[in-house]
Amino acid sequence: MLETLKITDFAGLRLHARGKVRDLYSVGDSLLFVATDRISAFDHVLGSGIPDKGKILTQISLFWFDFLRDLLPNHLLTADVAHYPAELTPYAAQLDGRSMLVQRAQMFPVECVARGYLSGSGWKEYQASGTVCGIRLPGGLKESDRLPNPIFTPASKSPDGEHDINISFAAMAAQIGQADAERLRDLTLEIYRRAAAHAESCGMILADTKFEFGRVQGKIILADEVLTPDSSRYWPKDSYTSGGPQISFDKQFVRDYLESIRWNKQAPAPALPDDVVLHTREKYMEAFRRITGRQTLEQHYP
Ligand code: Q0N
Repeated sequence: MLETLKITDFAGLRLHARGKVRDLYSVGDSLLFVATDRISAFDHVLGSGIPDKGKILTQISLFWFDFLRDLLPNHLLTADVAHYPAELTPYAAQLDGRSMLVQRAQMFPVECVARGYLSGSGWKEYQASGTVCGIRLPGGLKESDRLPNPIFTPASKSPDGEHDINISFAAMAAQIGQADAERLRDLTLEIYRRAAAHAESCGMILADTKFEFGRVQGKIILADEVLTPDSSRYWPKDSYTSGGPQISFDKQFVRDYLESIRWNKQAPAPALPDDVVLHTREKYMEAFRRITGRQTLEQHYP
């Protein structure tokens, strides 16, 4: 069986934050962003990792940072381990391909979500109230329908790091100020439009996606991971039919397996059989190939 990196434990480095699947370390004035091979489903990190998942998602983020670079700056300093600070040299093999040295930013405390389709929490709110984040939508929409126009649906980070809470644009503006809120909304929708057009040309629907922005020396920059299958809903275009939930590009085998064993969705989350792991890895690779046009994870620095 192939190897996975499920946790990092870099002696001598200061852990800044650990997410469900990513580990963030403080390194001098910078941050080291490490994507592990952990995978979550139904809000739990599963017992098995997916070999190369962290590398695949990092390479997808790097592709999009480069794709978007004429629109706005981002937090990437370098993803080339040969250029990392000397204190990281002992961990170069673990970091290679799956990490980014990033600029420390003052993060906005809002998740900036763009939705082009009605799914997930958007579909739930629409069914209950006819709105998403307070935005009134036309009546009679079905689950997974394309929206007349992409919408900006901010969420505030819940303190426990669990579920984000959808908020109105007015609530966001009250939190961070009208001018910054408008700027983040406009950037989020413009990035979404450009990325969705690229995804479309690769046979995929970008249903929705989440960004995190920060500020460095007064300038707004794009941070976090961007437009990965973990931060976005990608659907295969050829099987799209609205009126129900869509097949997930990456996690469908995982979800089907977890449903088949009737897991009660309480911890501890189960491990996955080898065939589910390998099929899922192949789906992540397929997303990588479609988005980047590259065939392998071989070294690549834009
Ligand atoms: C930061 N998070 C939330 C890793 C991702 N460039 C930055 N500067 C300062 N802080 C952050 C970034 C970035 N990116 C972002 N936490 C700190 C997302 N985390 C959650 C844990 O895993």
